[in-house]
Formats: sequence, structure tokens, C-alpha cells
Amino acid sequence: MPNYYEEISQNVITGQLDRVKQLTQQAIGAGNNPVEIINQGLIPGMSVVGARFKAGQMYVPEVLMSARAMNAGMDLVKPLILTKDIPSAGKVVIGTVKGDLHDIGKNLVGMMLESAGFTVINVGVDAGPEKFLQSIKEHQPGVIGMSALLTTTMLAMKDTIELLKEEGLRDKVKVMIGGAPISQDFADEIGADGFAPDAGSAADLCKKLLA
Ligand code: B1M
Repeated sequence: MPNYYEEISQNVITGQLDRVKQLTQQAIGAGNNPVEIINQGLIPGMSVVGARFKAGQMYVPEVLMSARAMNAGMDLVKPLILTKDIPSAGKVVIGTVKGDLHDIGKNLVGMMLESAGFTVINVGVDAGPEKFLQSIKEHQPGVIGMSALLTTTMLAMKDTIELLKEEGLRDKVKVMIGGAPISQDFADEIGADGFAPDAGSAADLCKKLLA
């Protein structure tokens, strides 16, 4: 069987959207596990992009092309890992915090939550405390999940928690946070209920928080 994962990674790195779609489709057709396609093909490619971006070897437009290529692959895999026809395990509102436009990790978290049976309301990127508040009032979720990828925007998580306290809603909803710069210490510091380092742990954490 050809090794699709390595080729998918390489084409994510070079931002070849059509090729990533084609290879992902072929990998699915050849019977590869959809979660493996994500974890061994799509994500490793994006990790290389991250390292090169950090080292100044790649620039924003190239990173965006890689991100779009990765998302195109994800769109093909997503329907295969979502569990259908099971009762909802609970509602979760997720979003990337104010000032932050990174959404790949957050969307991956949403996907894993859906595949674990949760109903996910995705409020998108650049979501300020009011946006989370509005969504809580509208959907009454058991958990809200905030994602941040920048050290400058992670502080916005605290603002949302403070607003929930002001509105008397803090005891009614659990708060889960995550993203590359986030740690358990930071979660404790701002009074979140939990931190998840990756998408798989986020689904486990939600189950724990709602138990
Ligand atoms: Co940005 N960027 N970026 N970027 N970008 C980072 C985050 C950075 C670390 C790169 C670097 O310098 N090494 C750096 C942040 C430095 C810092 O603050 N410490 C950075 C910077 C500086 C910037 C800009 C400021 C660059 C500029 O314009 N000069 C700018 C900011 C824009 C803004 O948000 N206002 C910017 C822009 C962009 C793009 C638009 C080009 C693009 C985003 C495209 C998109 O998301 N649609 C982009 C990308 C792609 C990255 C890197 C390369 C990759 C991020 C990613 O998608 N990773 C990133 C470098 C890196 O992370 N190595 C970088 C793959 C994804 C699957 O992982 O998001 O970590 P991740 O999610 C994981 C976990 O963190 C966790 O689960 C996920 C899956 O396992 N997780 C959660 C995430 N959210 C969670 C929530 C949870 C639980 C778990 O519960 C709710």
C-alpha cells in the first residue's frame, strides 16, 4: 500500500490544496483510518510549517496556503469520523478568543467533540466575552471551550470568565481552555475548570466535566 501520509504531509507543507484533497481521497479509498490520516498526514505537515514559520523560513501567505490545504483534507475526513444517530452527550460552545484568528486547532477540537457525541456550537474566531455570553444564553451549553494560539490573546480568556461571574452564570457552565501557549497552571490562575493539551484530550475532559 502506498504511504499516503508522508505525501499528504509534504503537500500540506507546500500548500498544494488540490493534491492534498486528491491524496486524502485516495487514502480514504484505500481504507486508511480517518483519524490516522489526520494524526499521521495532515497534522505532521502543519507541524513542519509551524517550525519553519518560527524560524523565518516561511511567511504568512505560505502558511495560509498550508492551512487551507490542511482544512481541505480535514473537510474530506470529517464526515467519516462523526458519529451519527446517537443521543447528544451534551452541548459545548467553542470559539477562538478575541484578537485571535487561528482556527485549525479549535476546529479539530470541535470535530473530536462531535465524534464523541457532543453537540458543538462553533462561534468562530475573534470571539470576545460578549459573544461567548450571548451564545451561552442562547444555547445553554454544559461547557464552553476557548482556544488561543497567541500569548497576547490568551489573556482574553480571563475576561470571559470574569464576565460570566458578573452575569451570575459562572456556576452554570464549565470552562475548558486550550491552545499552544496554554497550560494547566494558566487554567488554574484564571479559574478555568480544565485545560486540554490536544483535541483528543478535549473530548475526554468534556466528558469528565459533565459527569
Ligand atoms: Co500564527 N502564530 N500568527 N498563523 N501560527 C503561531 C501560533 C506562532 C506560534 C508561530 C511562531 O511564531 N512560531 C506565533 C505565536 C507566537 C506567540 O504568541 N507565542 C504566531 C503568530 C506570531 C502569528 C501572527 C501574529 C503573525 C503575523 O501576522 N506577524 C498572526 C496573528 C493573527 C491573529 O490571530 N490575529 C498569525 C497568523 C497566522 C495565519 C493566519 C497565517 C495562520 C492561521 C490560519 C488559521 O488558523 N486559519 C497561522 C498559523 C497556521 C500558525 C501556526 C504555524 C500553526 C497553528 C496551527 O494551526 N497548528 C502556528 C505555529 C505552531 O503552532 N507551531 C502559529 C495546528 C493545530 C492542529 O494545532 O492550533 O496548537 P493547535 O491546536 C492543537 C492544540 O493546541 C489543542 O488541540 C489542537 C489539536 O490537537 N487546542 C485545544 C487548540 N485549541 C484548543 C482548545 C481546547 C482544547 C485544546 O479547548 C477549548
